[in-house]
Amino acid sequence: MAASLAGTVSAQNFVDVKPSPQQLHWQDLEFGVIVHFGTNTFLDREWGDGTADPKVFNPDHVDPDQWARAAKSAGAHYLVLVAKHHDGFALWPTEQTDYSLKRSPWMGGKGDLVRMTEEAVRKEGLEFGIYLSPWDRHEPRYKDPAAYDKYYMAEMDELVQGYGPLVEWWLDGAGSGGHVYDFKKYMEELRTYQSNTMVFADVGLFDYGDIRWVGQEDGHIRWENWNVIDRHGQLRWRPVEVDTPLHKLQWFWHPNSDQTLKSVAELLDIWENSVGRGGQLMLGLAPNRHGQLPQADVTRLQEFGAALQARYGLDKDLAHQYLANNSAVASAIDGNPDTFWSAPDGSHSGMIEVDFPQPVTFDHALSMEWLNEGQCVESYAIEAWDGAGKPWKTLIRAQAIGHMKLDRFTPVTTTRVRLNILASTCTARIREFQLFNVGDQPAGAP
Ligand code: FUL
Repeated sequence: MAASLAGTVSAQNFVDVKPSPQQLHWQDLEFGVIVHFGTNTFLDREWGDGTADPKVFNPDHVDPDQWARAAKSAGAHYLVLVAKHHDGFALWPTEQTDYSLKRSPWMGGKGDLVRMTEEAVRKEGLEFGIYLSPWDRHEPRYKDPAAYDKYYMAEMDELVQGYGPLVEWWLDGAGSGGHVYDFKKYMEELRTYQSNTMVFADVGLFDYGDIRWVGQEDGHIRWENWNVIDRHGQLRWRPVEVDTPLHKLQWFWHPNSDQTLKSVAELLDIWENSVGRGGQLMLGLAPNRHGQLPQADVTRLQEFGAALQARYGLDKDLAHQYLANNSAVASAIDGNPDTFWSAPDGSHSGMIEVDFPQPVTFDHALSMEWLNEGQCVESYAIEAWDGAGKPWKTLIRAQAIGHMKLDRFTPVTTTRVRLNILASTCTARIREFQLFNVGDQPAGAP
């Protein structure tokens, strides 16, 4: 009973709040992309004011297959399409307004970019999500909150009923200052048709989200990352999403885009500080005026994916490489996040030790917690054996592990390593404990 009322009872305890199966699924995806494409692309704008003539939307080579392939090459597992940005221009032939690509020359006004993208994304084995901006600078009904609520919900109805299962619904809070939306109703409607969709909502829309915003767009989680947080006296499992564009400060394509492209080193730094801190990375991609990602972007995404594999691929995990199933803690080092090692039931600490047949050198550790029963670990250390009779050397000491925690420390050479769980509020369960010898940080990393 108490659990089913999570969010409404007053005597809640952080430890009792657990993720939904949908949240667990979403957290396992770890990395998605969000695609911005519309009239802004053709007008060199980031925020359209809603007055752009639909005729400016005239790409000659729209290629969502290319977007999806490029996203996949970087390691992304899903793609969110901005179906309507703040300018109000709809990328599908909605019945609710004529401010859409129906009035553009693209495909003689007969195109449906949401459909094309959905199909391309699913063909690549990725999941699909939608961003539908609440703030609408074109729609005249925006001035009348009740009328606009109806309008937004009617647009949403078309999208949630017409394009297959949606993994994420992006509710952007930007620009809406002061406008009152009936988000409660929006969510009831959404859940009626898409009960598994995770709703992203920034701080202003907090009550309604399944996922929270990290608070800025530079790609970093700065502090210990706890999944359960309190706002308005409610405790809920709200994992964090870290949105940041592939181009510095630009969600839409702009001329000379090569100059703003983030380097592989910057992207690695972003991944390490988002996914590597138990958050979700949402990387912004921007097709150009042809409707394609620039070749430099495609190459950069491939390089990024390859660099991630070169650093943290399973074949680079020393624990897995040397020990695999041959250990008392096999389920934490088998490279399979579906299996987990468990501390004794009811305990509040625990220890995973891996012993190598010969000395290994490493400078990163990656730990993953089994979150189904909640985020239990609240303090841990990674320690290396320093020779008989000497105390174990502490490589790092921190608090949260959560979905993933990547720790970097001065390289160490040893035959014995341990993840020492110093305190856990519930029984600690570890899906993976991996060790890597990454070497220098890539040149150019901030
Ligand atoms: C922000 C928007 O204002 C940006 O234009 C972009 O869509 C980003 C993903 O979210 O809040």
